Amino acid sequence: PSRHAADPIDSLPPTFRWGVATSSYQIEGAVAEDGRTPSIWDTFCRVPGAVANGDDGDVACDHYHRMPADVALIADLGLDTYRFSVAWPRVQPGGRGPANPAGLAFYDRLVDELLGRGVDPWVTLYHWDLPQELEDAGGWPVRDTAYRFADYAELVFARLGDRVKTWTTLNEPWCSAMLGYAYGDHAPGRRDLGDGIAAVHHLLLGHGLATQRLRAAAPAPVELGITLNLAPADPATDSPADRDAARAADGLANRIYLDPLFHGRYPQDVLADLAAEGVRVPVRDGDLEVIATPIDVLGVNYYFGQLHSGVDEQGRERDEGGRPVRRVVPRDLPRTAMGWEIVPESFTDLLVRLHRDYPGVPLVITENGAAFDDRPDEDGFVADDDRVAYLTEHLRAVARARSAGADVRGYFAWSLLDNFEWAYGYDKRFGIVRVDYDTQRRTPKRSALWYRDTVRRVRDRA
Ligand code: GBH
Repeated sequence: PSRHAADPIDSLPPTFRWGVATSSYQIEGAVAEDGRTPSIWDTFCRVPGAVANGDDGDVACDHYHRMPADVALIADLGLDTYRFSVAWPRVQPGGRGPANPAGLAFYDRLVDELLGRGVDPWVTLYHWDLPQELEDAGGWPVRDTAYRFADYAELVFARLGDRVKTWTTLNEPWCSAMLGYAYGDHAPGRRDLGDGIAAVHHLLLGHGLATQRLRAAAPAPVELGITLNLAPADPATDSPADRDAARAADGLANRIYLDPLFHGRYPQDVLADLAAEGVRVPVRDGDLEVIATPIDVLGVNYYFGQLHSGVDEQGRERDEGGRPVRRVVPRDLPRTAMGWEIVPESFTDLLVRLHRDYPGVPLVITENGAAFDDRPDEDGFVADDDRVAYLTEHLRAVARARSAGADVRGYFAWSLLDNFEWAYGYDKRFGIVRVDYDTQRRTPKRSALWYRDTVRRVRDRA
């Protein structure tokens, strides 16, 4: 028999970091305990029609009360890193003033539990749960929120910085800014492009300020960074109109974050597109230097890429208002339960492109995963071969990008648990561990067992 080509996954090095990710509002529940105040998501969930089935995070996975058992799940899978987020309204109720010791104590216990089990904690400071009081004062479109975030970051660091070595400031500022303030699909549900773009800038400013504060406060070296959701945007055809549509999509999804972070400037073409919409970025002198404060790691969240076109179905390049047509062209590809196309090749392209255009910063995949229509058997076991295939193909995509030179240092599956999937509520399940929301019973799916075995195999090759 012929020799089989080795699985690219087996080329990942022994130092590669393997983990899972979650976020506070999606799993914790206990929204009114130990002094936590409402976040914009508690409020948004009560807006009729905002979230599927009227779901909310009041109980979620009840992780706040089940934390040690959830940490045991991670350790039993043999993973070395757990990426979780801290709920701002838990540790600094209302978003200003002194820390709430009872709120911080939860994360203190979590960190100790992880370290005791040999799992490294990776903290995300902000995964979308802005204290409602700060939204009432204007939210992210207001400059002051950036300074409030830096204060909050410092206060969490003062308590956990002796044990947590890796920190990401923000998770996916695109979602916070655009879904929250421009498109209204996420909390706080505002729909104004100008607010969205102001939020982009103040999120980035908050990131830069927090990075400076943490660096100054750190007694020993720490790893600091940010996580972006990067969305590969390819032209549907080689026509100038389609190429321009892909350029514009890439600009607003990716380069409007990457260029200020790594080159200290907003991309000119994006500023021009925004100006055509009557929108400008509220930059003040010195902001871009703060935003470009060097970081140690870029977190990359990847789910899918899309094809873009600049012509409508009738072949027109302008809409009624005279604006250029911007359209996503669906492909005949397999999709996840979210309707997202499965395109692992775009993951490789993205990582190689980051290496080319923004060299020198190590990359870690801080989220990758998929929702599928899970069918549990009587014991609650899910034979999720579709998720195993998705994860396998995407890990291969990462390994291929590494072979092409991209400096990818780790991979975290989204998510440890089925959880509150934002506007989709509990309908969409991303977990490698099933959660029965009636009993809160956790059952590792086939994908969890596959992940455990894969990590073990790659490590054992070393
Ligand atoms: C992540 O968001 C979140 O960090 C995580 O909390 C969430 O549970 C997980 O993914 C799964 O959704 O079609 O124009 O909206 C990812 C959100 C979804 C944002 C896809 C970009 C594509 C652009 N991303 N979206 S659009």
